[in-house]
Amino acid sequence: MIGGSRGVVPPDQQQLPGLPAADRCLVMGVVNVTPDSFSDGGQWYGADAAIAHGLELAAQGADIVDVGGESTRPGAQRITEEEELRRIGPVVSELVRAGLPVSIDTMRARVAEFALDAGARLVNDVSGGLADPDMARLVAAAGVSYVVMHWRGHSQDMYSRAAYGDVVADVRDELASRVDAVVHAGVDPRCIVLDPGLGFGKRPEHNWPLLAHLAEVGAIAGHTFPILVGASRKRFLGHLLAAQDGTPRSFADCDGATVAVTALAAAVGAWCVRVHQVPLNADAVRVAAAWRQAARR
Ligand code: PMM
Repeated sequence: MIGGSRGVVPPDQQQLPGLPAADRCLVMGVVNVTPDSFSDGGQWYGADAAIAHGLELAAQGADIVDVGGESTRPGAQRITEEEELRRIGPVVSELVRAGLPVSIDTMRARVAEFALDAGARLVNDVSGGLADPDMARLVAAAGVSYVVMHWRGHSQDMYSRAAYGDVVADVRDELASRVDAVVHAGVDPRCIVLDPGLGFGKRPEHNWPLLAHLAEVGAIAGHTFPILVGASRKRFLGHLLAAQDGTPRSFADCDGATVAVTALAAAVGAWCVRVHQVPLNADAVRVAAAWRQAARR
């Protein structure tokens, strides 16, 4: 399917169709139009609040704003397609109208189709095309960029699938078969971004090796895919920073740890980080870019 190592370029020099040029790691700001996301549930629920938040994230330096209407926190129940469309519709339309590069965070082809028609430039599918058999064909026909995340099933019981031999090899192999499938459905490999899916059917002992071996996750069949990292405010950071009695840090108090992950991931060439708080992450990717540039001299 994908050719040999010829033409491989470092992830931070890859230009994804329709998205800002990537001479440094990009920052994707999260706009969760949900009442129940684990990290910021309810804060931006409602179109006006979500639109204002998206505009604020862009003003703070987000290169892309990622709009999602369905929570994927562990244990979350699915919402209907109609409800998802109702949540994201006005938000996507308004942020596109304001000129922002908008990404749609959805597992549903019909929701992605609405967003793309409204002008969204990236489909962020946490199921990597597994949840909706029409998704890859839709993305292929639209010719847009596509985040294929590692995923083993819906959120209701995701931890029951958290069994790995060698987590880095397992995730890379499963992503490789998703790449095969979506390329077979017509998606241009140059439009694909891979994501290890931190926290999705993964415990802390799985997330850390994936972060430490990001380049391996993105190296498939001699091709280096751009990598998106979604560590922001995830539980494994709260567990790392737990109090002496074992109480995990609250989500909002994990922003310092998120910035540290951003700096480290950007320093090894991640294409983009998906974050809830933009300003310090926007600084971190610039520090990492300067560091990488100095290392090349
Ligand atoms: N995590 C969440 C939602 N969408 N998309 C990608 N590509 N990668 C992620 O890690 C990811 C995602 C869950 O986090 P949230 O509820 O705080 O948005």
